[in-house]
Amino acid sequence: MSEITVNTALTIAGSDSGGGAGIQADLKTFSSLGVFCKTIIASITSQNSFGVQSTHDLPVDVIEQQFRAISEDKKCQAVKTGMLGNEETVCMVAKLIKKSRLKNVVVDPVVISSSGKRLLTRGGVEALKKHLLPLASLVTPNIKEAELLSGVKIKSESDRKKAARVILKTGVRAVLITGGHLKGDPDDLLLDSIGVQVFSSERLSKADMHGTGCVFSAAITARLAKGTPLREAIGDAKKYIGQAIVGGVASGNGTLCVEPFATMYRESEKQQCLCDLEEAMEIFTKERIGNLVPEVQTNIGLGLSNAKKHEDVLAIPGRVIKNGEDIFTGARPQFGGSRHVANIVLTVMQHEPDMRAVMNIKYTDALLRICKKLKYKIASFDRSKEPKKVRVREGSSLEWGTEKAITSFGSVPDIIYDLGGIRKEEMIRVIAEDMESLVKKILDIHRLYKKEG
Ligand code: PXL
Repeated sequence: MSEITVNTALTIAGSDSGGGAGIQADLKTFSSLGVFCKTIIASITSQNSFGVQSTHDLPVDVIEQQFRAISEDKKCQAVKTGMLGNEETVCMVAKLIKKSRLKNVVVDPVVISSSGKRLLTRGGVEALKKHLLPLASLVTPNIKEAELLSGVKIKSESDRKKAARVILKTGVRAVLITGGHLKGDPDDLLLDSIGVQVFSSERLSKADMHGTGCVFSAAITARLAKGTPLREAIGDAKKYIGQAIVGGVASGNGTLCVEPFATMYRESEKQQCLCDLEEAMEIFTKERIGNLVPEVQTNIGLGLSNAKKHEDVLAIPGRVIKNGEDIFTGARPQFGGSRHVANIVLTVMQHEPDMRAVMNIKYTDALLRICKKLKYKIASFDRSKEPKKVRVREGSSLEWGTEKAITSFGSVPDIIYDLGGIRKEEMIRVIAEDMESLVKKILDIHRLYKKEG
């Protein structure tokens, strides 16, 4: 039997029936970072995206039994605590961690849910300070939790440092007061025995997001389990939570959730897009569609779902070129491979996020007739109407033309053509929801063109 060793970490926290925070968020975060996640459920919450409705703390002996089962096995390399509920549970968890000498202990001092429900009793907060923090490598309060732990009202940066100093006196080795609830940029402040370090980032979402604190502290824990030093672990986790926020999802009708799998989903979608575009190129090469390629050559663009910038659009650097009926590419498709085609894809997607594939082919009256015969929805724009300020801004012409065609047509069509202009070749752009339907449209056009030509 082959054995694959794995880094393991434990989370002791509450279950979130809505799936966005607590144990569920920790499990996704550890897993997506390649760390095997063991779980001890301390409390069961009933909640959805509108808030926590009730909590049910588990008896401490049930927590002890889960802990015992886990500790009789291979030792975890890190442990995170989240929602613990009450004083008795905090004391039990502290006792168990102390006895088993677990290292890399990260405490997320969950006290109140973002919807305002109390998740740790007052006695629990005191027990956390007295018994759990002295065992911890790091505590990760947000501003409100830092106020509760320190008794310092935080109105300024110096208040935040003061609160961190008070919390450090509990015996915890490092304090990270997160800045997500601050007005400006969400900078996090770390204080340890070496001193202060600020971890900065820009604000990535204006909306409140459920699960942020859990996923951030879980990402730090996962890094520690892999042996990453604390400051580097925090820096990595900060990038990770940024991606989880950008990829946040509306899993319910209320508050959005961070998505710990966002990066994984994106990477696998990128791979799928690459396969789809390469397969399309193989088909076009075999079908010898060179007679559809204009003098300025052609390109194919495919946007990731949610594409917002050029780097989110796959295209072929240096274009697809023709030699008679044969077509060639000089490079493999690349994200950000063509600003030109990306401008069209991004403009289309602003109107219709599900229309993500575009290819330009040459314009002839015969080809336009074929598109009509195929019952494609056809729109156009007139380059002579292009405002001067658009013309002088490099690369903005196609954005303008695409926008113009879509708005005058009233929706995203299958075809956008223009009759060219000074030193601008006339062109047809074929638009589709994905690569498969783009290939079908192009091949249908090509078959009729060959027959009629
Ligand atoms: O986000 C803090 C948190 C942690 N754990 C559980 C929660 C919440 C917030 O609602 O429900 C189980």
